[in-house]
Amino acid sequence: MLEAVQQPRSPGSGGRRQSRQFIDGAYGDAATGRTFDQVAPATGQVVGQVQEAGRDDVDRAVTAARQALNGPWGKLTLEERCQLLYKVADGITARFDEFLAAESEDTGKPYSLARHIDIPRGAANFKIFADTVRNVASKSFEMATPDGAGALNYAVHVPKGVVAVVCPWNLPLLLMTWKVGPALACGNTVVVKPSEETPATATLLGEVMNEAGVPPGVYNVVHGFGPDSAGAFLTEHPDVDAITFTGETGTGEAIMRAAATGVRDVSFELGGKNPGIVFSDCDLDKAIEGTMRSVFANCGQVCLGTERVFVHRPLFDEFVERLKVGAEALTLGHPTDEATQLGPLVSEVHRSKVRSYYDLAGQEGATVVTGGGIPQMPSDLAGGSWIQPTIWTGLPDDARVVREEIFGPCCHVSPFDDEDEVIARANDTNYGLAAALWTENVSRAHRVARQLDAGITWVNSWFLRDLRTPFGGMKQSGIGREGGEYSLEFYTETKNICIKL
Ligand code: NAD
Ligand code: 6OD
Repeated sequence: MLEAVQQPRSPGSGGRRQSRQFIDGAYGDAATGRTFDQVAPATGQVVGQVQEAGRDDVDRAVTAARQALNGPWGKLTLEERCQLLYKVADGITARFDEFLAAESEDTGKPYSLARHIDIPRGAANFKIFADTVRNVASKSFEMATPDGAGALNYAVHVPKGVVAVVCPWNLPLLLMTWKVGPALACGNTVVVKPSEETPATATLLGEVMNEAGVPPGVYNVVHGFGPDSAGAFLTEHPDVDAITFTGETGTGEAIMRAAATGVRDVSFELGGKNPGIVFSDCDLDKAIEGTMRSVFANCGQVCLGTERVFVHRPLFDEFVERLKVGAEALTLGHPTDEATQLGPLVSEVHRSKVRSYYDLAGQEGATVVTGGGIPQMPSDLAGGSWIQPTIWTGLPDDARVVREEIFGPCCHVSPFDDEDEVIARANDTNYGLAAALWTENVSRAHRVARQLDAGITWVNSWFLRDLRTPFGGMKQSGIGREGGEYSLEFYTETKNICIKL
């Protein structure tokens, strides 16, 4: 049965959330007849059921996206499209509390975080990209011709077509809309595959699209897993024109292989093992506050987070001591409690992975400054995937804990002696996503920032985002840049039109 509203907690469902496919403007069950459980990471309780899409469901979604592109959506003017996207932004804001509750339940992230970051950015991603695309200027070139009359060349941007958007679980609404916003603003239609861990906000967004009057088929959602499931079926689908993906580097490799068939374009935001560099000429209070956020925000599940901290030797002992005090003061608790600063990891599976690194750190000879285990939680949270914030010192740069992305609330801190040394050590990684520098010396900030292998380097800040700026990773942290007008390079084809005068 198809419905315009997904009825998140229908009476017959025992109060559980139902995450259904959203295809061609209507919610429906998957043709597979298969569902899987949605588990709240804070409690370990099953809080909903998710429909698992098969090839037929994905095919229906791609077909709906194609028809909308060739039909009502493709016929709208840029101005009409942007007006609809403003309404989508307003719709998210109007239903702020529902998005907040759904996002927090799925991820375990504290309300105090999602209220200020995830949900507002979900709305802003539609508004800002509508503004960007409305204001893009077209380049033109006049040329001489033998008859002396000349010719005029000008570039126009046209939509790429049907875009597959494959999403991770760490910032579900923020990262999904960061792709869907520019894709739609540029005139494409989308099929979204949210992470199997966090289906709720992408599903809820379907209702907002309908309320805003976005034509059916422009925004579609299919649920499921990666290999042999919705993720693979979508990225392998021959009628998908381009694939934008955020997630692990290994998954990016698999998607790139799928994209090779049909030579489809990809945009990838992948993993990181980001350095934070603290010089002795920093403002220590700022450096501690910023490093605390960059290590522990969202329980360390931020691709831009710092997992390798390098501290100028004269400051090392004091810095480690103050970071320890900060980590031990973090308030763990129910995500809905506004005083909570640290939620659980996203799942039991992810906690096992992070714990394996906690164990490995011991085997590799780390000194555990703080943490390293599972915290004691009150009985209502005891079934959740909680883990202690953890700091290590004493490992060599080639230890696996220092080289591999962990994606948990943990970091290794090591001393350095001079600038050239720390730049070389910071760059000694396959990743190149982000870096944070802490120094009050402006010349040093410029000098070091230019030499770091990082798509974004923050100086005396972290996660300060201006959506007009280029965003993406170097090396194995990604392919391409999105953000502001950079997004047009992926979400549009640039065509040249040459007019003989
Ligand atoms: P993941 O790669 O496991 O999964 C991401 C998505 O890909 C999910 O929807 C999953 O179902 C799907 N998927 C998995 N295998 C697939 C396949 N073979 N074909 C098609 N789809 C497939 O990543 P995750 O665990 O959800 O997220 C954590 C990772 O994401 C970390 O590595 C983190 O660094 C990275 N990340 C990067 C950025 C960035 O901006 N660079 C942002 C957020 C997260
Ligand atoms: O702020 C953004 O636009 C962005 N892409 C953030 C990525 C965070 C990764 O976890």
